[in-house]
Amino acid sequence: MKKIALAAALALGATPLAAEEVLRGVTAFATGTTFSRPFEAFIERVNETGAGVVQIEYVGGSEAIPTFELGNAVSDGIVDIANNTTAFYTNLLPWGDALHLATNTVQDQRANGCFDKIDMLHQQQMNVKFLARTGDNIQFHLYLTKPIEGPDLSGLTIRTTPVYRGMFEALGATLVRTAPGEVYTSLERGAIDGYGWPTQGILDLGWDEQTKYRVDPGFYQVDVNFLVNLDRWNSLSDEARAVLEDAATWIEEKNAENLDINAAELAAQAEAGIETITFEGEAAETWLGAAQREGWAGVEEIDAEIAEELRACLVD
Ligand code: 173
Repeated sequence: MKKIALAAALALGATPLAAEEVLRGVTAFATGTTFSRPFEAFIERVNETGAGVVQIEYVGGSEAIPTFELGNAVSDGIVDIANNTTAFYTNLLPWGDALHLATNTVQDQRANGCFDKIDMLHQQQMNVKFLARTGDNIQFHLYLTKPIEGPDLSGLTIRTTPVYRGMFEALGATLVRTAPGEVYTSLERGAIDGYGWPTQGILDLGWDEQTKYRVDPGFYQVDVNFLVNLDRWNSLSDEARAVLEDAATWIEEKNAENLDINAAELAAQAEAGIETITFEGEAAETWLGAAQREGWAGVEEIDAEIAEELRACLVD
C-alpha cells in the first residue's frame, strides 16, 4: 500500500507522501467483549479517517500481553497504543484509582482542565499520552454466588482489583486479586464467593452461569483509557496526532450510549436468573459511604496533593 501511494505520488509529479504510520494496539480485556468494544470501534474509525496517515494494527488482548503487564508494555514502547483501566496499571500510577471516583464526565474533565492534568501526570510518571477515556456512566457492583443480608462482607472471599479493594476490605471481605481471565474458573472451583465487576459485561464473559446475585446500588464510574507510548506519540506528524485526537473525542461522545446499554444489560442479567440484592436506607448509606470514604482515603494515602487536585475537578 505504501509503495502504491508513493508510486502514484511520483507519477503525478507530486511531493512523495509522508510514510503512513502504523501503531500496534493491544487491549487489556478479551477481544470482542464489552470493554474492548469502544477501542475496536476507535481503531476502525482511525483506519478509515487516517488512511495514508496513521493506521492501527490490532494485535489482540490479554492472550497477547497479560492484563497486568500491559501498562509496562505501553510505557516501554513494546505496544504503541493500549486499551487499559487504571486498576490494571497501579504499579506505574498508584494514584490512578482516583479516576474511577469521578462523578462527572470526560467531556466535563476536558472542559475544566482535569483531562490535561491527568494527561500530564500520565506523561510524566508513565511515559504515555492519555488519549481518551471510555466507560463513563457505567458503575461497579458486587456479584455473589450466595446471598447476604446487609453490607457486611465478613466470611466472604471476593475477587478484587484495586477498584474495590479499600471498600470491600473495610466491609470485612477476604480479598483475592485476579485478572478478569481468571474469574470464571475461580467461581467454578468455588475459590471465591463473588467478585467486583461493572454493570456491563457479565453475560459477554459467560459469568452469569456462575453468578446468583448482584448487589445494588452500584458505585464509582468505570475508566477504560487509551494510552499511547509517549515517544511514539511525539514521533507522529501533527496530522497523525489530529486523526487520533479526533477519533478520541468521537468515541468519548459514545459514552452517553452506556445509559441504554446498562438498562439492556440489567434486564438480560435478570433474564439469566441473576437476582438483585438492593440495599436501602442505612444499609445503602453504609455501602456507598464505604465506597467513597475508602476510595478517596486510598488515593490520599498515596499522594495527598494529587488527591486534592483531582477531587476538585473529578467530583461535581
Ligand atoms: O474488575 C475489574 O477487573 C476492574 O477493575 C475493571 C475496571 C474497568 C472495567 C472493567 C473491569
